Amino acid sequence: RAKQGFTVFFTGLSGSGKSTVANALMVKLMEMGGRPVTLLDGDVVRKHLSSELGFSKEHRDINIRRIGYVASEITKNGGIAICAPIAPYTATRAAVREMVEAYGAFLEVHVATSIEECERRDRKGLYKLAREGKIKEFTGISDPYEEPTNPEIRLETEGNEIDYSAQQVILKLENMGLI
Ligand code: GGZ
Repeated sequence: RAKQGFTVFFTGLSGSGKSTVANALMVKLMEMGGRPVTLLDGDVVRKHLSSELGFSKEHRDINIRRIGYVASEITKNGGIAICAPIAPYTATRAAVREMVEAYGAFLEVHVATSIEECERRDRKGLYKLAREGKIKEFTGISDPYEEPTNPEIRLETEGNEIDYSAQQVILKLENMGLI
Protein backbone atom coordinates (compact mmCIF):
# COMPACT_ATOMS: atom_id res chain seq x y z
CA ARG A 1 0.00 0.00 0.00
CA ALA A 2 1.24 3.48 -0.84
CA LYS A 3 2.40 5.50 2.17
CA GLN A 4 0.21 8.35 3.37
CA GLY A 5 1.01 11.96 2.60
CA PHE A 6 2.38 14.29 5.20
CA THR A 7 3.27 17.91 5.97
CA VAL A 8 6.41 19.14 7.72
CA PHE A 9 5.60 22.57 9.11
CA PHE A 10 8.61 24.65 10.20
CA THR A 11 7.99 27.60 12.52
CA GLY A 12 10.46 30.09 13.96
CA LEU A 13 11.69 33.66 13.91
CA SER A 14 12.93 35.58 10.88
CA GLY A 15 16.52 34.47 10.31
CA SER A 16 16.17 31.37 12.49
CA GLY A 17 17.22 29.09 9.61
CA LYS A 18 13.80 27.71 8.66
CA SER A 19 14.28 28.11 4.91
CA THR A 20 17.78 26.68 4.98
CA VAL A 21 16.83 23.55 6.89
CA ALA A 22 13.60 23.20 4.88
CA ASN A 23 15.62 23.28 1.64
CA ALA A 24 18.08 20.68 2.92
CA LEU A 25 15.16 18.46 3.96
CA MET A 26 13.54 18.87 0.55
CA VAL A 27 16.73 17.73 -1.19
CA LYS A 28 17.02 14.65 1.05
CA LEU A 29 13.38 13.67 0.50
CA MET A 30 13.66 14.17 -3.26
CA GLU A 31 16.77 11.99 -3.39
CA MET A 32 14.79 9.21 -1.72
CA GLY A 33 12.30 9.41 -4.57
CA GLY A 34 8.79 8.00 -4.53
CA ARG A 35 6.58 10.93 -3.72
CA PRO A 36 6.51 14.49 -5.02
CA VAL A 37 7.88 17.08 -2.59
CA THR A 38 6.54 20.66 -2.53
CA LEU A 39 8.26 23.45 -0.60
CA LEU A 40 6.02 26.32 0.51
CA ASP A 41 8.60 28.80 1.72
CA GLY A 42 7.57 32.01 3.51
CA ASP A 43 9.02 34.42 0.94
CA VAL A 44 7.74 32.52 -2.07
CA VAL A 45 4.21 32.16 -0.67
CA ARG A 46 4.15 35.87 0.17
CA LYS A 47 5.13 36.67 -3.44
CA HIS A 48 2.81 34.32 -5.29
CA LEU A 49 -0.12 33.55 -2.98
CA SER A 50 -0.31 36.38 -0.44
CA SER A 51 1.11 39.45 -2.20
CA GLU A 52 -1.70 41.70 -0.96
CA LEU A 53 -1.13 40.82 2.71
CA GLY A 54 0.81 42.66 5.41
CA PHE A 55 1.89 41.59 8.88
CA SER A 56 -1.09 42.34 11.13
CA LYS A 57 -2.39 39.36 13.12
CA GLU A 58 -5.34 39.10 10.71
CA HIS A 59 -3.13 39.08 7.63
CA ARG A 60 -0.61 36.65 9.10
CA ASP A 61 -3.49 34.31 9.97
CA ILE A 62 -4.89 34.48 6.43
CA ASN A 63 -1.40 33.77 5.07
CA ILE A 64 -0.89 30.74 7.32
CA ARG A 65 -4.34 29.34 6.56
CA ARG A 66 -3.63 29.57 2.83
CA ILE A 67 -0.40 27.67 3.35
CA GLY A 68 -2.30 25.14 5.45
CA TYR A 69 -4.93 24.67 2.77
CA VAL A 70 -2.35 24.02 0.05
CA ALA A 71 -0.43 21.66 2.36
CA SER A 72 -3.62 19.76 3.16
CA GLU A 73 -4.39 19.29 -0.56
CA ILE A 74 -0.87 18.01 -1.20
CA THR A 75 -1.14 15.69 1.82
CA LYS A 76 -4.55 14.44 0.66
CA ASN A 77 -3.05 13.42 -2.67
CA GLY A 78 -0.26 11.45 -0.98
CA GLY A 79 2.44 14.06 -1.47
CA ILE A 80 4.91 15.71 0.85
CA ALA A 81 4.48 19.39 1.76
CA ILE A 82 7.22 21.33 3.52
CA CYS A 83 6.13 24.73 4.88
CA ALA A 84 8.46 27.39 6.30
CA PRO A 85 6.64 30.53 7.45
CA ILE A 86 7.17 32.30 10.79
CA ALA A 87 3.62 31.29 11.88
CA PRO A 88 3.81 33.16 15.20
CA TYR A 89 0.40 32.21 16.62
CA THR A 90 -0.29 28.92 18.43
CA ALA A 91 -3.99 28.82 17.56
CA THR A 92 -3.34 29.30 13.84
CA ARG A 93 -0.70 26.55 13.82
CA ALA A 94 -3.24 24.29 15.55
CA ALA A 95 -5.82 25.11 12.87
CA VAL A 96 -3.36 24.12 10.15
CA ARG A 97 -2.58 20.90 12.00
CA GLU A 98 -6.28 20.06 12.03
CA MET A 99 -6.67 20.76 8.31
CA VAL A 100 -3.73 18.51 7.45
CA GLU A 101 -4.46 15.70 9.92
CA ALA A 102 -7.82 15.15 8.22
CA TYR A 103 -5.79 13.62 5.36
CA GLY A 104 -2.39 12.57 6.68
CA ALA A 105 0.40 13.24 9.14
CA PHE A 106 1.54 16.62 10.44
CA LEU A 107 4.93 17.39 11.97
CA GLU A 108 5.54 20.71 13.63
CA VAL A 109 9.23 21.59 13.69
CA HIS A 110 10.24 24.49 15.92
CA VAL A 111 13.44 26.06 14.66
CA ALA A 112 14.35 27.31 18.12
CA THR A 113 17.12 29.79 17.32
CA SER A 114 16.91 32.50 19.99
CA ILE A 115 15.94 36.08 19.20
CA GLU A 116 19.38 37.18 20.42
CA GLU A 117 21.10 34.92 17.89
CA CYS A 118 18.75 35.90 15.03
CA GLU A 119 19.35 39.57 15.77
CA ARG A 120 23.09 39.07 16.10
CA ARG A 121 23.24 37.38 12.67
CA ASP A 122 20.76 39.84 11.11
CA ARG A 123 21.41 38.37 7.65
CA LYS A 124 18.99 40.70 5.86
CA GLY A 125 19.39 43.76 8.10
CA LEU A 126 15.72 43.56 9.07
CA TYR A 127 16.29 43.50 12.84
CA LYS A 128 18.23 46.75 12.63
CA LEU A 129 15.38 48.34 10.67
CA ALA A 130 12.87 46.97 13.19
CA ARG A 131 14.87 48.43 16.11
CA GLU A 132 14.92 51.79 14.31
CA GLY A 133 11.14 51.57 13.92
CA LYS A 134 11.45 51.47 10.12
CA ILE A 135 9.69 48.10 10.01
CA LYS A 136 6.61 47.95 12.22
CA GLU A 137 5.11 44.81 13.79
CA PHE A 138 8.36 42.90 13.42
CA THR A 139 8.22 39.43 14.97
CA GLY A 140 10.27 39.15 18.14
CA ILE A 141 10.91 42.91 18.35
CA SER A 142 7.56 44.66 18.17
CA ASP A 143 5.22 41.74 17.47
CA PRO A 144 4.67 38.42 19.29
CA TYR A 145 6.08 34.98 18.65
CA GLU A 146 4.25 32.33 20.64
CA GLU A 147 6.71 29.49 21.20
CA PRO A 148 5.39 26.03 20.33
CA THR A 149 4.92 24.07 23.57
CA ASN A 150 4.60 20.63 22.06
CA PRO A 151 6.24 20.42 18.62
CA GLU A 152 7.13 17.01 17.19
CA ILE A 153 10.69 18.29 16.82
CA ARG A 154 12.63 21.17 18.32
CA LEU A 155 15.80 22.08 16.47
CA GLU A 156 18.59 23.80 18.33
CA THR A 157 20.37 25.25 15.31
CA GLU A 158 23.05 27.17 17.22
CA GLY A 159 26.24 25.21 16.72
CA ASN A 160 24.57 22.48 14.66
CA GLU A 161 25.16 21.82 10.97
CA ILE A 162 22.24 22.35 8.57
CA ASP A 163 22.58 18.78 7.40
CA TYR A 164 22.40 17.50 10.98
CA SER A 165 19.17 19.46 11.60
CA ALA A 166 17.59 18.12 8.40
CA GLN A 167 18.67 14.61 9.40
CA GLN A 168 16.80 14.95 12.74
CA VAL A 169 13.60 15.45 10.74
CA ILE A 170 14.39 12.49 8.47
CA LEU A 171 14.92 10.22 11.51
CA LYS A 172 11.62 11.31 13.02
CA LEU A 173 9.79 10.65 9.74
CA GLU A 174 11.37 7.18 9.63
CA ASN A 175 10.34 6.49 13.24
CA MET A 176 6.79 7.51 12.41
CA GLY A 177 6.76 5.13 9.43
CA LEU A 178 6.14 7.96 6.99
CA ILE A 179 9.21 7.36 4.82
C1 GGZ B 1 8.19 39.50 10.41
C2 GGZ B 1 8.69 40.27 8.30
C3 GGZ B 1 8.06 41.48 8.60
C4 GGZ B 1 7.48 41.65 9.88
C5 GGZ B 1 8.80 41.61 6.56
N1 GGZ B 1 7.56 40.62 10.75
O1 GGZ B 1 13.61 36.80 7.11
P1 GGZ B 1 12.60 36.97 6.05
O2 GGZ B 1 12.02 38.42 6.03
O3 GGZ B 1 12.87 36.52 4.69
O4 GGZ B 1 11.29 36.29 6.63
C6 GGZ B 1 10.35 37.22 7.13
C7 GGZ B 1 9.11 37.15 6.29
C8 GGZ B 1 7.96 36.65 7.15
O5 GGZ B 1 6.89 36.24 6.37
P2 GGZ B 1 5.99 35.01 6.81
O6 GGZ B 1 4.97 34.85 5.75
O7 GGZ B 1 6.83 33.83 7.10
O8 GGZ B 1 5.32 35.55 8.17
S1 GGZ B 1 3.98 35.00 8.85
O9 GGZ B 1 4.12 33.55 9.02
O10 GGZ B 1 3.93 35.69 10.18
O11 GGZ B 1 2.84 35.36 8.01
C9 GGZ B 1 10.92 38.62 6.91
C10 GGZ B 1 9.83 39.38 6.20
O12 GGZ B 1 8.83 38.43 5.80
N2 GGZ B 1 9.16 40.37 7.01
N3 GGZ B 1 8.14 42.29 7.50
N4 GGZ B 1 6.86 42.77 10.22
N5 GGZ B 1 8.76 39.29 9.20
